[in-house]
Amino acid sequence: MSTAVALSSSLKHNLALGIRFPQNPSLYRRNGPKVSTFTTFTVAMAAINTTPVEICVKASVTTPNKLGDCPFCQRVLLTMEEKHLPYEMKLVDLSNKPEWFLQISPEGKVPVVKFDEKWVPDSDVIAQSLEEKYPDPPLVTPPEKASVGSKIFSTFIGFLKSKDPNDGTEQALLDELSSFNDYIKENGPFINGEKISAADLSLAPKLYHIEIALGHYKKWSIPDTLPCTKSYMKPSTSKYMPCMRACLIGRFSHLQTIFSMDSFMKTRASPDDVIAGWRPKVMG
Ligand SMILES: N[C@@H](CCC(=O)N[C@@H](CS)C(=O)NCC(=O)O)C(=O)O
Repeated sequence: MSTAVALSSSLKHNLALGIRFPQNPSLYRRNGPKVSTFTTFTVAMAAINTTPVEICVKASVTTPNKLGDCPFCQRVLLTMEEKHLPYEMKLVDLSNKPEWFLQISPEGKVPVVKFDEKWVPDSDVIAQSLEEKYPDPPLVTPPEKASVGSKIFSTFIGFLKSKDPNDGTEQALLDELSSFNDYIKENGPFINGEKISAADLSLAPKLYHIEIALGHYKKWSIPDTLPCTKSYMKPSTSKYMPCMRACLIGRFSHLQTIFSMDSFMKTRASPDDVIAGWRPKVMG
């Protein structure tokens, strides 16, 4: 049996175990006709000899065998999708962590990713390692732009937990979202301009949580006075074209938003999981 066939059958076996392939198979079409069958696809994968990257992620608490609501996990999954890397997810029940998981993640946190037989925690470290190991396509955000929007998530948590409407936590979040709005207006549509980069893949899953959790627990949504922040988070540009045009001067209006990308939709948690995930913080 040739190496390619052996690898192919092993990949097919692994597919049944939950290996995910990136949405865009263009990478595998480079030297041949459009791949239309599952078998051809797996053989093509075997030919480039890419072993799926193993990743432990949070399991859904509402639906069996589904991805759960961890924005750090989604960031890493998005990075692998955008880099066209096959990966194998291991779903972890964080309310009842199995012993095998605690062995590889002593802090009990997800995501953890296996690189060269070693399990690596922390989405910052993992994203950096993915960039180093798989530099094509590059997703690097220039250092001077890497912290854009980085305070939004912590101010969101402050507001979500707050029980006093006058404690300034809502304003603190609005200030961060407003700075982000101004930045995108000047520099968008993405953090590094016309191309998506690592900073977007980190921020977008958090904005998704913000939208769902604040909508549910506080009946709050991003105000219309922040049209670029709203546009950045829209599920498609076409429906919101007037806003995109006003915000981005029309020249970027052909672009997808992050929330509308196949990779984002494939890796996002269900709204019910996001709501369930934040409940202890709100009740606490
Ligand atoms: N700084 C870490 C944060 C990871 C994190 O906090 N993950 C949460 C899930 S979203 C977790 O595993 N929590 C452990 C638990 O809930 O027991 C990263 O960027 O990966």
